[in-house]
Amino acid sequence: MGDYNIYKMQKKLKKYIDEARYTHTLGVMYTAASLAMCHGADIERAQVAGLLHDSAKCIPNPKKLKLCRQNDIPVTEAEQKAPYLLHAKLGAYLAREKYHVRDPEILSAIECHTTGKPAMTLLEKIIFISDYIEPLRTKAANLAEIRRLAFWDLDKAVYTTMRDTLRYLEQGNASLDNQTVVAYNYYKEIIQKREES
Ligand code: DGI
Ligand code: FE
Ligand code: FE
Repeated sequence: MGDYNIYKMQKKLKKYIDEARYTHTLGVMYTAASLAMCHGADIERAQVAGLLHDSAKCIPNPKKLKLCRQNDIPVTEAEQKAPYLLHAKLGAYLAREKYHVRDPEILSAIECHTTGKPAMTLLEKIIFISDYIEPLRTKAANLAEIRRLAFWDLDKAVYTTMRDTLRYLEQGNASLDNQTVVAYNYYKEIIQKREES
């Protein structure tokens, strides 16, 4: 048996997020487990990170900002303008404080799941991609291609997801978090260098 009681975590989580978010969460958990099988990551860690990644999603925005202030969680300018971004950092906070997750790999995968970041670990990439491709996602461009890439070329899946997310954000007037841009440039360079050689 593993270190975590996933069933118990599910029952608790269900009380704090709405039904649609919970269903999405289960999709991310199972997708992350499948990608862990495919790429040789720890399956249980992938499940726990997938399960808890959006645990802070349904906290009202003013309360998100308040929780950050109370717990010395730094808020970037983009997060101030778009507080929903904080559900990633606060999700890691809740995982640690309310679900007793101490594994820094799981916590960081939750923390960077919305923006991504440069040089992600395998687990971080798996959660970032699972969130984008889980079966209930339908709206994103190139979903079929990214779903295939996820099981075949994870870095290219990460790059393509970041590229499409930035394109989508640039259509609106979203304030870009610096980490989103830095992460994209990092993976863009990886893919470009690879395709040159
Ligand atoms: O929480 P989910 O809806 O499951 O997914 P998510 O945590 O990846 O959040 C998705 C949204 O976050 C998506 O519409 C893109 C947006 N996002 C990602 N990076 C940035 C961003 N929004 C803003 N304003 N700025 C960013 O840098
Ligand atoms: Fe999220
Ligand atoms: Fe999500």
